[in-house]
Amino acid sequence: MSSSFSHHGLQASQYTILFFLSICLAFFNVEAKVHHLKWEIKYEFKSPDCFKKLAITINGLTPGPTVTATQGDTLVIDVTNSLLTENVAIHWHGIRQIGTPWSDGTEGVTQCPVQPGDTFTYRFVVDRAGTYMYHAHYGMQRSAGLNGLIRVLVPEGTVEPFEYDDERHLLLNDWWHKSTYEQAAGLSSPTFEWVGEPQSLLINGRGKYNCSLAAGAMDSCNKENSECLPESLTVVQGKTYRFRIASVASLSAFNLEIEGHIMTIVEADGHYVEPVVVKNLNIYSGETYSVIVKADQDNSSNYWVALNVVSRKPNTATGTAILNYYPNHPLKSPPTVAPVGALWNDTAYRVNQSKSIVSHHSYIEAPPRTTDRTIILLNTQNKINGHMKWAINNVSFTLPTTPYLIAMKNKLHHVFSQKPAPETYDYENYDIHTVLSNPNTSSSNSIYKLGFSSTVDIILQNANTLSPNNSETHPWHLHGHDFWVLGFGKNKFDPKVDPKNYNLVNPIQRNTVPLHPYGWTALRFSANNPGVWAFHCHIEAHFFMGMGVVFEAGVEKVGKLPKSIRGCGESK
Ligand SMILES: *[C@@H]1O[C@H](CO)[C@@H](O)[C@H](O)[C@H]1NC(C)=O
Ligand SMILES: *[C@@H]1O[C@H](CO)[C@@H](O)[C@H](O)[C@H]1NC(C)=O
Ligand SMILES: *[C@@H]1O[C@H](CO)[C@@H](O)[C@H](O)[C@H]1NC(C)=O
Ligand SMILES: *[C@@H]1O[C@H](CO)[C@@H](O)[C@H](O)[C@H]1NC(C)=O
Ligand SMILES: *[C@@H]1O[C@H](CO)[C@@H](O)[C@H](O)[C@H]1NC(C)=O
Ligand SMILES: *[C@@H]1O[C@H](CO)[C@@H](O)[C@H](O)[C@H]1NC(C)=O
Ligand SMILES: *[C@@H]1O[C@H](CO)[C@@H](O)[C@H](O)[C@H]1NC(C)=O
Ligand SMILES: [Cu+2]
Repeated sequence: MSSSFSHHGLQASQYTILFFLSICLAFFNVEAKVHHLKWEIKYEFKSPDCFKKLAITINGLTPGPTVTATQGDTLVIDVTNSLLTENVAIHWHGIRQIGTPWSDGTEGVTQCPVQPGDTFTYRFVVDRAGTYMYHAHYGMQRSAGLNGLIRVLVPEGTVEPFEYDDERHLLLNDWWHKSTYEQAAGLSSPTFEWVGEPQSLLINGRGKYNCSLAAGAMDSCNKENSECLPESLTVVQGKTYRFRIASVASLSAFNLEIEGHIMTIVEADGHYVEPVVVKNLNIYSGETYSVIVKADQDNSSNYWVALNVVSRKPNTATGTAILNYYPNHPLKSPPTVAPVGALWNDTAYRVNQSKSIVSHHSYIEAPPRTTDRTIILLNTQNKINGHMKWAINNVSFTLPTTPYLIAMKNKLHHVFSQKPAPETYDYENYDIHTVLSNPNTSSSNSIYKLGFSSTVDIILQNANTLSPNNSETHPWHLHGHDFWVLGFGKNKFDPKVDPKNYNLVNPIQRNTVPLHPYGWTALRFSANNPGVWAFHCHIEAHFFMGMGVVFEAGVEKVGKLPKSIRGCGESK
């Protein structure tokens, strides 16, 4: 730069001014930005799959707007609750909230719900580049449509370990025609009405329900509604695309396939992956991925993007979007039948793909070699007074009326159980392959208190449900931290043998991981983020039925709590 100046015969003083100006500009370029967003949350009639129902919208949209920021930026989001008769809370899924645990958006854990008419401000730093999501975290509200994608970009000039010409997004969801109230009431009733398989699968908020099946509700279903035109993603032959993918599903595990194209997995939950080439991607609720796709096929037609349910016996049509090769019409139907993806019950295939996701060799942050504490969490289906529940080590989780963060910071010891949550189960005698002879369990809001900055291993242990020969997939999500995924195993975890086979070399770090049927998943994390954090199954109905735990670490190090998180329980 200075050499080009010299040709223009500038005076020394002018150099000085230009020098300082360029320093200022350079500084300006890297200076973190503050993004102010104003969101109004309200119910509107929407027809994302051609069937009209009430959906929760953000500024009129479901899914909500994609949030884009650069690593280090601050997001300030004013959320106004215009739901009239319903509370709300929004969780920023994958953002660790270092120093701002009160902005995690977990109702009952980190804040009181935002009441109708109120405005709550979430303020936090997005400290790591990657693909994340946001969604409601109150009751079963997520399934009403309050969700969206968060893109955190690398600082300008930072090279990522892959190249692409442009980006496309795939926000994946499953969708029911019953309201979340009907779903929640069914789950809580003594006769137990399960939510059932979704009516449709949505890609970027668009799906297609077969209106002929909407008997009795035909006037609510209109296949010509423009809201349910398929999502179309345009590509140009020869170009390479980064697809940012997130699943906000309430229930389903998905298999995603782009007809005729292979995908290279390069990012998982904000961490770079040693590239894995796949024909299709298994993605569980709460997970995000980036995959690289080359538009290298014949450009005379369009191709299907196909979303299929796996791990549960599917009873939902394949969700489709169109991969549109320029210059074909964006909505021109591909001439083929959409791919059906992997066999829904091929557990070995999915476990293998889970195991293949490891850290990119240039970005390895090795885990501590040893742990300070091992907590084994047995996942079971149970009953309380005849009501169907899920339990962890025979405790079905309930939220206290005073959020933990407020209770612990203010030493309100009486507002939740002070009994430590159970560290393990009777693993020597427990048979994970049979139906419990006594399904009874009890509920509690007890928690795990972790030593600040200690290393904690979590073993998720799966088991049979209350149906013979059935074990389900549970995607577990940790708030406030990423964990290292040390291993996946079949059958019962053996604390003497299995740790010897942990991957301590290049495990991926992430915030959500599947627990596969009749298997175990081993995780390690450092409890180094002061606060109170939920760790739970990301299946909406399962968490609602008690499938979760809470960790506290270093709560005394948390700064002064904002008043705005109060207003419920004993925190008034
Ligand atoms: C829609 O459902 C009707 C009634 O079951 C069936 O006859 C028809 O084939 C279905 N259409 C599609 C596109 O699946
Ligand atoms: C379509 O493909 C043909 C054959 O590969 C190529 O010559 C042409 O440039 C492509 N058109 C576009 C718009 O990509
Ligand atoms: C998987 O499900 C199909 C039917 O959807 C069935 O035919 C097959 O036997 C099942 N395979 C296994 C291993 O259970
Ligand atoms: C398991 O995954 C690896 C990729 O890590 C792949 O090469 C291999 O073919 C897979 N095996 C099976 C049985 O799916
Ligand atoms: C389980 O709980 C029910 C009450 O909800 C009770 O009637 C039953 O006896 C209990 N079963 C066992 C084995 O304790
Ligand atoms: C779980 O707890 C219930 C009571 O809360 C008890 O009846 C049952 O035996 C326990 N089950 C196991 C497997 O320990
Ligand atoms: C469960 O599986 C076992 C063996 O794996 C088999 O003997 C039994 O018949 C199965 N039971 C049911 C209800 O399918
Ligand atoms: Cu679950």
